Amino acid sequence: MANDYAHESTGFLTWHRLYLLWFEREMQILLNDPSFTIQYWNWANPNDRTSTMGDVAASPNDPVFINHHTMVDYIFEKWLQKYQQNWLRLIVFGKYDGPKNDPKFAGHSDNDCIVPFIPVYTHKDMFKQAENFGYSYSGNH
Ligand SMILES: [Cu+2]
Repeated sequence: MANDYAHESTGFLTWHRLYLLWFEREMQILLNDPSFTIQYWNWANPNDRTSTMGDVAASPNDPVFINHHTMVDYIFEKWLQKYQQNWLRLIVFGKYDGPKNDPKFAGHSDNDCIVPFIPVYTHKDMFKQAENFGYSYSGNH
C-alpha cells in the first residue's frame, strides 16, 4: 500500500491548503486568467446539497470535489482566525504515538515536507492564516 500523505492523519488540513493553492494557480495559468478563484461548496446551504460526494469512490469525479475541499479549508481558516494565537502549532502534529513506520504517520508531522509539491513547504509553513498566502474568504456564500 502506498503511503497517504494527504489523508487519515494530522497533515490533512495543511496538505489540502497547499494543494488548493497549487490547483488554483495552475487553473489561473491554464485559463490565462489571474483572477480565477475556486469557490467553496457550502454544505449548510440546501441549494448546494445535490452531488455524488457521499460516494467516496466516485467523489473525485464529481465537479464539486474541489469545492468541497475548499469548504473544508474555509472552516480551517475560520478556526485559525479564532484560535491560532492559542495554538501556535497544531498540537496533534508529531504527537502520534503509534509505530513510526505506520503509513498513517509518514509525512504528517509539522516539520515534514508536504509531498509531492515543489517548491517545498512543511505542514508548519501552511499552518498560517490565508492572508499569508494572498487569499481570503468572503463570509457570505
Ligand atoms: Cu483529499
